[in-house]
Amino acid sequence: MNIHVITVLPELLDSPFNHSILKRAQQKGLVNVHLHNLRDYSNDKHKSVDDYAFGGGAGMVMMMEPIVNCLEALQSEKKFDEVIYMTPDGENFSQSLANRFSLLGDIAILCGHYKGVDERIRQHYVTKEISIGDYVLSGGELAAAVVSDAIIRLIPGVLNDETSALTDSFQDNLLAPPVFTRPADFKGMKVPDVLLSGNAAYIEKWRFEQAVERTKIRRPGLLDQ
Ligand code: 6GU
Repeated sequence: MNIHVITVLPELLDSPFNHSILKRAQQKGLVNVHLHNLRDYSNDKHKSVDDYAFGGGAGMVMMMEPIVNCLEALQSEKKFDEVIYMTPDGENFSQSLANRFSLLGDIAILCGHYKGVDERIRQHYVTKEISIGDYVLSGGELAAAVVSDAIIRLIPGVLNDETSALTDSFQDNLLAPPVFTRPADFKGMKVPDVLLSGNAAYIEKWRFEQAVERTKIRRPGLLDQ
């Protein structure tokens, strides 16, 4: 899979993609992440990427030209399956969207900044608009890192048995059950006996019941889906 991130702040994304699971996924060749600095696609001498909003008002708007130059340069080599625009007024990101995106070959993620992009980019170039929640970030970069992380760990071969995505929260519309590790007794705080029983069927049943209970209490809406 190829993920192309288009941003005015590529430095902000260096670190998230260069550690742990995302780093190993790239080393194994399962995903290639390409960061594109929007300024490199500006044609004017000041390398501008934004301009005042027509009609007035505070805040700058990301211009058509650098974004279109960038998308067209990238698309001339390979068509994208999705051009995703990161914006607080997009569709709420979810595990089911992550699952869907993880099956694609090539995606572009455009990070919004300032007051956002010229609406014509959204009308004519963007195929999906994504938000990561009902709060406002300074830019789309951290949200793009969140979305990319959720996608990349689902690509076949990225996770091994120990980190398997099958038992994640949300994967079956249930939150994950509680987990414990050694010691079995830490200063009188004890691990549930069932987990020490060695009875796999009993443990599996307990985990399922705990997941259902936890979901009922914390996220009842998930159980209706
Ligand atoms: Cl995708 N961008 C920004 N700027 N803020 C957000 C967001 C995205 N998702 C939630 N808040």
